Amino acid sequence: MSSQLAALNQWVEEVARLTQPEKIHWCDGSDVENQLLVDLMLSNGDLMRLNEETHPNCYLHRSHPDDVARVEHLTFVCTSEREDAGPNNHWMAPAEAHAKIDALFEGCMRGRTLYVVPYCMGPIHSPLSRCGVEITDSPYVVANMRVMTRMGADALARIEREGTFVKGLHSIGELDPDRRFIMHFPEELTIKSYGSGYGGNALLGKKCHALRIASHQARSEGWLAEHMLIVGIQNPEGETHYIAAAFPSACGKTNLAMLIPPEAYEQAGWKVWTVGDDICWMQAGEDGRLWAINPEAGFFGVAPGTSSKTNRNALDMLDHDAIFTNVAVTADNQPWWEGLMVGEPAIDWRGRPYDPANGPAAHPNSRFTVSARQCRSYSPHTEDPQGVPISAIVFGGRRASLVPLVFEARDWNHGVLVGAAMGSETTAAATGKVGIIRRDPMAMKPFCGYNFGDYWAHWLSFNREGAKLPRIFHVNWFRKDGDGKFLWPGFGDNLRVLEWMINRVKGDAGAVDTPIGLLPHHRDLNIDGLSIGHADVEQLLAIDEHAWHQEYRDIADYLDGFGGRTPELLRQECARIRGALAS
Ligand code: OXD
Ligand code: MN
Repeated sequence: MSSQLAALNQWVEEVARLTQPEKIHWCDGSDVENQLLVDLMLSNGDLMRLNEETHPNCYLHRSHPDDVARVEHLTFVCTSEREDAGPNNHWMAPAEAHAKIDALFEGCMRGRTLYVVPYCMGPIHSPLSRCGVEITDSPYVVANMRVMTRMGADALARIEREGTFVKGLHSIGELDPDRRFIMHFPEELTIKSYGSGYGGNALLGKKCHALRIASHQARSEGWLAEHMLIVGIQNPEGETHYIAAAFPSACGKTNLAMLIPPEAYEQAGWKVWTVGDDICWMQAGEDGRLWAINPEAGFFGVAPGTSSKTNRNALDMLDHDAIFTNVAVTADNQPWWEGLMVGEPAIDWRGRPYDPANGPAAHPNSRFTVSARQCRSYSPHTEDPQGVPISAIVFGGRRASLVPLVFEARDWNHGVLVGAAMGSETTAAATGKVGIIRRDPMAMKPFCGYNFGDYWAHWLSFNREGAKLPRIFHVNWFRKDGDGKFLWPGFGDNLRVLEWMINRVKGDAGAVDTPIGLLPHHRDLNIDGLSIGHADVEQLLAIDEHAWHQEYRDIADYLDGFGGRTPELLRQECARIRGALAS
């Protein structure tokens, strides 16, 4: 046995001594293995089979009602120095954190099977990919990891070849919210998660590895691990521009990644290619451009609001081989959620006969898990080992007022400030109050594995000799008029905004210079065929300098919260804009 696999074996043995499982199973990722797990879960009630005629190989999982979202207040970054985790993270000293969580793990797998899940984040032969091993006692986690990552024998072979891998230890424990922690030890490339079976807390390849641990690792190795979708936009001339976009959880990343062009665009020859919907790892290539891979292999998307109108590509990939979590079902056992627009719920997400008095039929954070290969718009270049070249980076949030539909940053440093200053209304993807505006820099507030001040400095460091950096934009699809109605139709029509961006990248479109950035001329946004008029466009692009002045005062205070770690360049950029707004 190679020394690397010996190290892995030793860790598995140590964990087994601590957790006392009845059996140990090394996952190979095969179909046979998956079928055995599915059969097991069907027999123990972890899964229910959905309508086999309309949804072959689709299953429903109902989680514990207290375990339906990420738990940011129980999520810790445990660096040896508190300052390295920063005010953006909950921190615990590593020794204390290990002691606390190991006490919970003690004997927790008695009577259960311990699954060893080797996985690769990213195409198996890409130099940008990274491997990990998750140990878990949840067959539901194994089944999801198989869809969301390259899991099994190939990953194990890469680990054996390469040496390093991220260690993730997970147990559902008792699913008791009072005995729940998600701990990260970036300096040890280790994750420990106890007491939750929910996606972001339990599928350790996703948020824990591909964002929190990877962002920390990326800083020391000179790359970026970001909470971004990646989409390829092919114009009628046949050129494809890849765009990476960071929006907070449940703000439309999946919809933008799978966008269906408006009819006139489709007829003109526009095409959209999905590379990823949640996570993007980027690195400067030899040509100076940033090249990106999607470390995931599947989608763990929010179900409510997904319909043939909002995201036909998503709906079409969900009628076979998918796992649904916390959705409702119809009388004939098809999955159902609010916004689906067809069918009616009979049983709600908790398994009760549907009664509107109990709230929504599907949990607002109910999810689907499905292989990316089932998506019609899936880009074949997703598998390219070198990744895809990024032409534009887009930041965005959910803001009912103030923030215009789109603007462009003046340059990279300004763009980093625009990302750092992102604010958005909170959603159901995490526990806590929904609809409160909070700062969510680069949509990484819940996911950055180190001090935001250092993170912004790392972003700024990409602006160096020879770099051919993407342009940076900011969008807000969610601006409302005085009556609370959305001003912009969104969804497929967002392509109209992306078209302006691509024209900017190519040098084919002008812009209006304002203190907050460069905005399109009204005539540069194609609104042909939309039911909105020029007055709406005017509102969508309006800038209230007085309100922006206040916003920038808040932004400056926010940056100050990171003290000496906030890069001076960012403060200067902020002061420059405040000055321009004041005059
Ligand atoms: C997710 C999230 O699950 O951001 O992607 O919460
Ligand atoms: Mn996400």
